[in-house]
Amino acid sequence: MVIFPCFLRRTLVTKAGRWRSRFIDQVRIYVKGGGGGQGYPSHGGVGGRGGDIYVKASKEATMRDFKTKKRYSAGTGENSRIRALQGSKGSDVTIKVPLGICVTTDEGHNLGDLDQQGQEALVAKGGRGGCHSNNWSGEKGQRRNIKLILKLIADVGLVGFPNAGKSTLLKALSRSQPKIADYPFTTIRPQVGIIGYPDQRQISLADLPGLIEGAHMNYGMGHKFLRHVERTKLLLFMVDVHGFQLSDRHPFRSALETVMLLNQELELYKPELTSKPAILALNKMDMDNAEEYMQHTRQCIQDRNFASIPEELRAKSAIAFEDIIPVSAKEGLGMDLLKQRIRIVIDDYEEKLKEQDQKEKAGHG
Ligand SMILES: Nc1nc2c(ncn2[C@@H]2O[C@H](COP(=O)(O)OP(=O)(O)OP(=O)(O)O)[C@@H](O)[C@H]2O)c(=O)[nH]1
Ligand SMILES: [Mg+2]
Repeated sequence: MVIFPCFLRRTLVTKAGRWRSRFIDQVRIYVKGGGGGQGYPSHGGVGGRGGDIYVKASKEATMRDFKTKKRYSAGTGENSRIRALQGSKGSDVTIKVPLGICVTTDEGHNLGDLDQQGQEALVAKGGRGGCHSNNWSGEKGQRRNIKLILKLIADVGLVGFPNAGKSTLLKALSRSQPKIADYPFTTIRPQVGIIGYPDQRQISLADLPGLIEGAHMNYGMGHKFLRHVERTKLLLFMVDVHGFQLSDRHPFRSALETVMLLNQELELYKPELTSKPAILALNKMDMDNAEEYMQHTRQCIQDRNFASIPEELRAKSAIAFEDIIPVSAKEGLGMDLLKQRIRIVIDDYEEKLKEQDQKEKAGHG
């Protein structure tokens, strides 16, 4: 049974140790604003402006829409005529993209973050119509390649090494049915589930592919998935309380080392991530000796005692966890407490954001 998926998975791994999945979370497209229409020098007529290109967030759009269509051009401005000296504007083009898209130029310059339905960004301006100052000939529209980068928007992001039980947790807390198996990299694309509360409050939780040492350098599934945690309000670390070993060729890492390594990967990818609110779930508490491992790991983290960890595995700034909660995602142990704590931290975070917002507004007013 396990042989087939292993074989399949191997075909997805490149020489550099990078995993490729069919999940499209970034596309590059070419956009060309419309050219301006010609002016009419003898009558002082001005050509119409070229059309503009916008990118707009829409719930109906998907990344697959860009599989075949990669070039977009807006309409040309109308030439000035004797009957209509002011040429009309060329038609605009609006490219619909899914919510959570970050639009950048090829050089990485940000053109807009489109998180809400209907939000839009201008990505290519049409050229000016022909007039006196440009010798009556219409100007070319702006043309360039842009990148559409999908960043998931979820309240909580699950971070952990492969096989820690992240997908099992998503399944336990929400109605999602993620794939679960006892080999690493079962999850190859992010998946979002909704945690429901009795008072109808909903919190979204993103299950991400497992990280490994060197993820920030694009090892394993790479950092393309790390960016999905950038916009979450809470990081939920999921660690097998017994530790982790990727394969016989890799070193065994204790739960404490695993926490530190995850901390280090986030730090190396983006230092700000380590100051986000975080909760640590120590999983697989239903198994032998779990209690002993859990007590030790929790004590070391609470005391910030990392002396037993080799220097090179230590993060510069150790995350201060809001909570350390022993759970068994498989058996459902500790789920209520975890759900409750997630909510408290998210509510606190949102409250703080609101206050900050109000202060800023008051400052401007
Ligand atoms: N005994 C025990 N096994 C668990 C528990 N949680 C998960 N597992 C098992 O651990 C294995 C991995 O679980 P997954 O949920 O697929 O782990 P994951 O972190 O999503 O793994 P990747 O997607 O590969 O990163 C499966 O065989 C699960 O049944 C637990 O609380 N107790
Ligand atoms: Mg998984």
